[in-house]
Amino acid sequence: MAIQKLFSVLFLHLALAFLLAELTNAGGLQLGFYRRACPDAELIVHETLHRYISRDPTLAAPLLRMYFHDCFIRGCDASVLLNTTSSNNQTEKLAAPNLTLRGFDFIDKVKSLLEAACPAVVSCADIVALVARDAVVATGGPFWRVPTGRRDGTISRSSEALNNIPPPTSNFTNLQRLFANQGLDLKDLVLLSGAHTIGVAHCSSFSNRLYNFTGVGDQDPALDSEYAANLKARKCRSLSDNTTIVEMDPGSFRTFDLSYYSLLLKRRGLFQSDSALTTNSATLTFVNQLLQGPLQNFFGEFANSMEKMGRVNVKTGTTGEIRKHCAFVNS
Ligand code: HEM
Ligand SMILES: *[C@@H]1O[C@H](CO)[C@@H](O)[C@H](O)[C@H]1NC(C)=O
Ligand SMILES: *[C@@H]1O[C@H](CO)[C@@H](O)[C@H](O)[C@H]1NC(C)=O
Ligand SMILES: *[C@@H]1O[C@H](CO)[C@@H](O)[C@H](O)[C@H]1NC(C)=O
Ligand SMILES: *[C@@H]1O[C@H](CO)[C@@H](O)[C@H](O)[C@H]1NC(C)=O
Ligand SMILES: *[C@@H]1O[C@H](CO)[C@@H](O)[C@H](O)[C@H]1NC(C)=O
Ligand SMILES: CC(=O)N[C@H]1CO[C@H](CO)[C@@H](O)[C@@H]1O
Repeated sequence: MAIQKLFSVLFLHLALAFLLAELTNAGGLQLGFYRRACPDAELIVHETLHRYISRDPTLAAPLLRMYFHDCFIRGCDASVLLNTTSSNNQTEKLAAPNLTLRGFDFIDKVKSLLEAACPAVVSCADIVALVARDAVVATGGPFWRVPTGRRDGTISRSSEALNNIPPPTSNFTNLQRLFANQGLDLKDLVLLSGAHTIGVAHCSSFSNRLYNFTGVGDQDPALDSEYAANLKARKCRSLSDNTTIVEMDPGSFRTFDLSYYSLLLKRRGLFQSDSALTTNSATLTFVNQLLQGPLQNFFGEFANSMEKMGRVNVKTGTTGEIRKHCAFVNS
């Protein structure tokens, strides 16, 4: 009898353990993957980010964007961080969308601190994912627990960046297709585009809308004309300006909030890809729902989509490697 009871208790424990493992397992990833091998890993990422961001608050946005670019090419495997070398002569960084990515030095710094604390344990891909979450928190956005256990890839090709990262001139069809290629749906598209609530863009990313939209010296009719006039007068004074930067969510470009979606409805989304979200009835409805709901609702949904993007094609277990230096594959 006693033995039987012991067994059933044991069984219950086992069942619970399995259930827990199942709940925390996100496509081969786990919450707290480094708990034993590098208990301070997440703390080190967090503290380093805060140290850097207090000196340069504008760093949060490119670090969030880096995660997007990483996950959209070969899955979240830190391929975006690889430098061009003699054996890898055209990496993603060399592709046009790279031009404006920033924060590689920061990632290298975090990696060197992690290598000092626990050599060859924490992947660059997980650093990118944790940094993106902490960048969102640092700008007033939601916190969520990031499943970890990603491993680093060894391949990075500039041509793949061009084929997978949507250009700012994307229409709705293109956006839907490129997100679907990653297993992301229209809700994810709307939510993740909400990242444009922070950060800046170069005039060259959207000035076609201001100057020569259809090749006859015209403006994009989908862009609010008052806003366009303002941008031309004060910011992007010519079609060839590729150095001036513009806040994507003017007034609160360092704060993670809902105002990006309000701008979309005012026809003040900066890119054609932003404005495209209002050209489809499903995404437009969702934009309105987000604006009508509480901020916490957007926060929760954004966090879910970020986690979902973070699982795209991840390498886990024994595939890939743990890079020693994030800019180079191990030799
Ligand atoms: C939906 C398709 C998307 C397109 C077409 C797009 C395009 C762009 C472009 C062209 C820029 C400006 C680059 C520059 O001129 O300096 C930019 C900036 C940015 N993007 Fe996106 N993006 C998209 C989705 C995302 C996603 C999913 C995220 C993250 C979850 C993201 C995060 C950011 C951030 C934070 C910035 C500001 C970067 C900075 O301040 O340096 N974007 N995006
Ligand atoms: C990687 O390349 C970038 C330029 O593309 C350079 O600024 C950086 O210093 C390089 N990183 C390393 C570790 O060599
Ligand atoms: C890169 O290397 C390949 C072969 O390894 C070569 O065909 C190609 O021309 C090289 N590209 C550049 C830009 O050096
Ligand atoms: C969207 O853009 C693609 C490629 O630029 C183009 O082939 C397609 O016709 C466009 N679709 C719509 C509905 O405008
Ligand atoms: C506008 O586009 C047309 C067609 O591509 C081109 O011929 C013209 O030179 C452009 N105008 C300017 C100011 O760049
Ligand atoms: C920016 O424009 C200048 C002059 O128009 C050009 O020489 C330069 O290559 C451009 N830079 C980039 C990154 O496109
Ligand atoms: C940081 C980086 O590697 N930038 C490269 C982006 O791509 C252009 C060419 O398209 C290179 O000239 C830059 O060095």
